[in-house]
Amino acid sequence: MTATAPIPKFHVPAFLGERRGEGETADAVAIALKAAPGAIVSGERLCRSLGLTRTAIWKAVRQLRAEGYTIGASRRVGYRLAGEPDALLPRTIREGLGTRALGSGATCFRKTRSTNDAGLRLAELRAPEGWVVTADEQTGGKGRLGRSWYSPQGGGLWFSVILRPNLPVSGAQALTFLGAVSTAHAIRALYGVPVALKWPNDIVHGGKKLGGVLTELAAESDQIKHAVVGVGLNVNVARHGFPAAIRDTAASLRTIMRRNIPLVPLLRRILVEMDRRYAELVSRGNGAALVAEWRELTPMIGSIVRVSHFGHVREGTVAGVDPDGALLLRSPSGVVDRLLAGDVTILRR
Ligand code: BT5
Repeated sequence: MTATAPIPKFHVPAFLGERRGEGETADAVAIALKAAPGAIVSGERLCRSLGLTRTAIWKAVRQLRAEGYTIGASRRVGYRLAGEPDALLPRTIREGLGTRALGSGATCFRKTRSTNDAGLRLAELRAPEGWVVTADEQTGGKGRLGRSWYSPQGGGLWFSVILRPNLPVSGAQALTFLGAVSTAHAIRALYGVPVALKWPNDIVHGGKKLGGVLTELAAESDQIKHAVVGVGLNVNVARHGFPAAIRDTAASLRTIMRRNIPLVPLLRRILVEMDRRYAELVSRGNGAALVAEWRELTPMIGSIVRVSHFGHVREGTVAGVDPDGALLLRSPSGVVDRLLAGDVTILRR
């Protein structure tokens, strides 16, 4: 975010949840204080340079403090920024992000039912492409097929991105791969943790689930009208913080790295990774490059797996994934099936 790239204005229905970090005055004051790191900026100078009253400045400072900024204030001398929060706010997400589409704007909820639900709603209301929806907590986080996604307050990245790719509906799996591949690369680049991917939508480490991607879309005669790519990534959930039902199958960056990881830099890196790959996906018109990258990050090819889908169970060897991201499963009789959906258990590598 710079002075030349203001956050686009967009009406977000209030029932979706309480939002954080909005307001042009707070943005302007945050930028002005950041531009003078460690220095005291006089109230008078802020008023003059921003064209605001003392009261407006004071209100903005109060808002920024409530968002977690540490701002020293002395009535006569001025204001000094002493610390920025690791808080998911449109400002902290977008500032200097340098992306083309991803992060064109952001809506950051303290709490919402599901960022995918909110994203679908905002997409219908014509939110710009690349708009990001985050939540500190989801009260009804969703997995596939009506399953739930555990999303505790501050425990991870629970976010969705609105995209309007010129792709047929069969491009949906490529969008899921876009979320998974970008997240894996961001984690590898920032923390060197060798996370892997599991078909169709898992981000895994040491056989445990670190994250998942849920792509939902609206279509018009087989073309995607808009898509919402939702990523859930466990970051700071402690092992005993997971509900008993998933304690043995879930991991977080904290359980792997034994320390807390800041959320904002990780989200920003994921958005940057997504932005580059999304531009390529759209310009090529197919997900071949993403599928190739996904293949590099999966240990599944050649393993023996069981795939179940609505009570239908098959076993076989993973022969690969096709250009649409469908799983190619070779049965013991040698026939190769193309599977578009299902849950995979790895039986033998
Ligand atoms: C997924 O579904 O893995 C997709 C998860 C997508 C979540 C994001 S968060 C932001 C956006 N908004 C949403 O509402 N959703 C997206 P699936 O492959 O169906 O896996 C769901 C299963 O994973 C559950 O049935 C549990 O067994 C397990 N699970 C639930 N919460 C988990 C967690 N936090 N960590 C690991 N495993 C979890």
